[in-house]
Amino acid sequence: MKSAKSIDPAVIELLPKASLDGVETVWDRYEAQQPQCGFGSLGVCCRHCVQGPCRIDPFGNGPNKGICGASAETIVTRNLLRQVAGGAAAHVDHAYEAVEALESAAKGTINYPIADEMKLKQLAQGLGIDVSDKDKQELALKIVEVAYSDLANHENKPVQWLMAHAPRERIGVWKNLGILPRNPDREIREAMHQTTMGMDADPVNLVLATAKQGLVDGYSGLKLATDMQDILFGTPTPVITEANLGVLKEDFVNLVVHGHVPLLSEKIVYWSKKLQAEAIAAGAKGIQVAGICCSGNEVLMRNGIPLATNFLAQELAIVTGAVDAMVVDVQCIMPSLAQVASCYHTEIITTMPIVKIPGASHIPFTLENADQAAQEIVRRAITAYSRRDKEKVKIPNHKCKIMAGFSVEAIIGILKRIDPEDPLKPLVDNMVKGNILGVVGTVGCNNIKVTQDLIHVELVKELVKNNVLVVATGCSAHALAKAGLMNSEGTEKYAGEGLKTVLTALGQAAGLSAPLPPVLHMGSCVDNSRIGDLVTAIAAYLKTDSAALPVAASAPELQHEKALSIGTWAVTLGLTTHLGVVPPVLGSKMVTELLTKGLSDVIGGKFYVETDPLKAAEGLLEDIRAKRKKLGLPC
Ligand code: BF8
Ligand code: SF4
Repeated sequence: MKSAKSIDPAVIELLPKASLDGVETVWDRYEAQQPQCGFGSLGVCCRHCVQGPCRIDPFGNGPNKGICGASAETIVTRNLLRQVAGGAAAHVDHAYEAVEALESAAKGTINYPIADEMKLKQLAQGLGIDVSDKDKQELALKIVEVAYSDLANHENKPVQWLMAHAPRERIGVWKNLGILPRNPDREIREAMHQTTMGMDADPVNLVLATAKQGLVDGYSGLKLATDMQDILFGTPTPVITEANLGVLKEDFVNLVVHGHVPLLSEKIVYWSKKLQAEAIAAGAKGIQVAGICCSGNEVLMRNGIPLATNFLAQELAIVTGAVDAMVVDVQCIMPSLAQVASCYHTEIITTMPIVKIPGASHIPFTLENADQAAQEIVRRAITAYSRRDKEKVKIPNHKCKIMAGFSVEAIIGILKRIDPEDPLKPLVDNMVKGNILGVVGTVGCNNIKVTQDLIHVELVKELVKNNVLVVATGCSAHALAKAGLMNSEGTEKYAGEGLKTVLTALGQAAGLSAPLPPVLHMGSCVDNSRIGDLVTAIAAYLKTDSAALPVAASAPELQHEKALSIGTWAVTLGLTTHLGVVPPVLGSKMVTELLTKGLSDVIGGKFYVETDPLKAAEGLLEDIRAKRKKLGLPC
């Protein structure tokens, strides 16, 4: 059992209030689940047919095969493939909605902008589309055509979004391994088929299929979603705001957006500004929008909306008694929210046909009725404000200044002020000299099995102390924002000398009188594509394989299948990918060795599992130093 529930001071302050208010939280339910099933934890339980469940005895005394004869190796890898395919499915579905939105926006049938014409053009050019004589609507439709043709590809052609954007050397590696994905929907379907009863029993073949799902996720999920969203709503530029539950305001209507797809939350931000007068008429000083999980990251990156909190504290946002409405779209939404909200005046509003929660209100959101739905949601929040019980309000006085909005374009924009002709040069030069020892992308979730935010924060402090530039997304970014690692003071306090020098120069170039933060917030989980783009750009600049770069990835507190699929994609890019929570694979020694060692021989990257943050930092630093040594760079 872990020692503490969280390192977040707002969470520590609110947990006693939750129990006083009679609210059951995720921590209570975790305790009630103890001890968790050992077979499931090791990945050796199979329920893929109705003869099961079958389980393998990890100690070797009981059965070593399922009823059909499936071994521990087969069961573990089949389960892993299904989980990674589940993650990829979530991201591809997310991306698909964004493609549909761009199509309708271009046709003028919905009230959405096409905000970033420059990105539209760049993407079109990258996809081989002739951009001359086309207005932005025509170009958008051309791009949509490519995205749809990937999804309708009935041939063996690899995914075009991947071919246009992945590092060149990598494409060769993936081709040789036979894992270049074709139609993403077909690949996800095939993974489900491959793992049904009486199908693939070969663990190596199943691990390669898992790697293929990582590529589906990386290019037809993450990259496609980010590209569509940037075109629609604009590519992020640096913004300054605050993070943690202290951003809620006692005398404002507090409306929290939670989930992942910005199609709704962008409209909420817009209408909450428009309807301020109605909030004032209801006795509030205005409307405060704040974000949880990746919807929070999306509206932070593009609109400077403050972050309320990350995954594990979503219930505690309601326990403040100050959230008037929480509107959710898809993914990472605890079904318990409605139960928690029933102890307060908070209205939980679901919006999507595939996410309904008993006890929550449902306001259907479609692209066509977006403005109407958003107005109704904002008005529900205003109405709920008048029901707020002041006695029950306790907003923790914890928040931290943050700078976010670091898209690749924004980073290049800052670098251009140092070298307008060759913007990547100052970054790469500093990597070569060792002022920046390497780059680590920290991504992913909170996981109840570990102290909330602890691994993210301790790992990253150690990395930046050793001059590693950290880029972050998802709930990892939230954790680091709350801990003061996303502001200039964080650089003074935590960064090593070399890194501090670089960040100070970049801060000056950016027109700040202070350094850039030691951790650059690059966005939501789909925006891991931005980290991929940065790695791809550096690899291309150095004319080398991304696997050779002193770059690594980490999902310190992963919980979601999406985090597993993102991690798998990072491995396919050739990166050592740290996991701070043990995934359910230990039931097979052979598979564990394959994932953590053998894979690197064939694909360049591997998983690295270490639950101790300081040891994990040491391991990642060793990996970075080894790569530097191979490149002949000072360590
Ligand atoms: O997609 S980091 S807990 S919120 S899964 Fe979920 Fe994990 Fe948070 Fe964003 Ni990503
Ligand atoms: Fe058991 Fe095989 Fe059925 Fe899985 S597929 S439940 S191992 S019989």
